Amino acid sequence: MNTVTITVEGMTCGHCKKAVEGALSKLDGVASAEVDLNEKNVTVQFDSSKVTEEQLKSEIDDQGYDVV
Ligand SMILES: [Cu+2]
Repeated sequence: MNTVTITVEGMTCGHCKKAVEGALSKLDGVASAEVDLNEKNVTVQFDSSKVTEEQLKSEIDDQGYDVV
């Protein structure tokens, strides 16, 4: 299992937190996704044999947030 913390611009409230966490959690291979609104990041635990960090980032992008 891999863990990555991705900095994301544009997450401002509980709705944003749920949108990003929900979208990432739906991906096959993602064990957990936890947004920290104060730190402007999301920490993801994932299985790198099933999903790549690039796929995580593009999923965040698809939700309308900017990966830094
Ligand atoms: Cu929001």
